[in-house]
Amino acid sequence: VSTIAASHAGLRDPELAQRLRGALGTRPRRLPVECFYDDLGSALFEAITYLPEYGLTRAEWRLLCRHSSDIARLVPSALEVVELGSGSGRKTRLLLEALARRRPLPYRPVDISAAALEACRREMAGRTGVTVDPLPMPFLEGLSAAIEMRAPSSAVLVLFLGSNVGNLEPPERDRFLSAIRRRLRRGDALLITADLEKDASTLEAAYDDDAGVTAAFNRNALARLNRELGADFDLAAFRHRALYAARERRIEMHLVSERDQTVRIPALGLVIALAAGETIWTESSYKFRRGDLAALGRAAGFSGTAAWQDDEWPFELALLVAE
Ligand code: AVJ
Repeated sequence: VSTIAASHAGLRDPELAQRLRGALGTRPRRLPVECFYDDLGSALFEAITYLPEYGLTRAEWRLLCRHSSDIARLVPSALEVVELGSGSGRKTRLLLEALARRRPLPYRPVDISAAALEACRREMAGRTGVTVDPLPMPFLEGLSAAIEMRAPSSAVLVLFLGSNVGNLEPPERDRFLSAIRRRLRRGDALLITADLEKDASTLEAAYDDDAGVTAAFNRNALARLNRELGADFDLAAFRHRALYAARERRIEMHLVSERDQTVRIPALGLVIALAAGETIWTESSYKFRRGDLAALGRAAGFSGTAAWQDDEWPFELALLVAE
């Protein structure tokens, strides 16, 4: 997994620190999504994908299994793949194998987690025809770097999987898809997935599992502020909460302060007072309807070529082609 614009400086990256100050310093208090994904956070997310309640990853896996040969047929055979947010690469392997059946395939995973890129490289080791070239960078920088390396006669297929598009607020999401499109040529493609809406209790269980892994993933964001910015959050005084806002069609994840408390974050020059019951809103995960991905793609300059859904856990995979 991971994100749009952090760097190896971690939370001390000046641009991120500035956004953090704004997000935490005013109400409603929020955290930028980047805060989740240090190496530990990436490992905790990887654990989430094994939870019985978290159906997204298995749905995506089924869709990629079922349709990788359809996808291979729909994209040019001279191809380079750039993946934004490689994670462990487990699910991508399958698709890459289908694509590399025709010719050698350069694969450039982009991720700010060095650990995730290393896992990804190991996963691909020895795959015939796939050459892995990891880019430890934020998504758009990595995509630009990959585009500079492209062979002139090859098309680029960008992968943006994991329903990661759902973590972006709608205006940011539209800008991000347009930013991808601007870096591509006509005929390049974007393979993207999104979780579809389903009943609130199923969704809330997916983000508040019995084993408490998602709660640990959520708390790690604050633990990072303690580790990296010298903050003094008392993690035991925050409760994990996930709720589905049906009107906005998003899961909201919060950390609820269980008592009045004052927290110091020296590296941000910030002292914040949290009232009992006040929350830090750590994540939104938007849910979509069938066909939404093609519509989002069209608005960003792609045409929707094909879309597939999983029926067991409503989820959508779409192939968009740059116009
Ligand atoms: C990063 C989009 C895959 O929103 O479902 C999982 C992150 N947060 N559990 C999602 C997440 C809590 C996840 N994605």
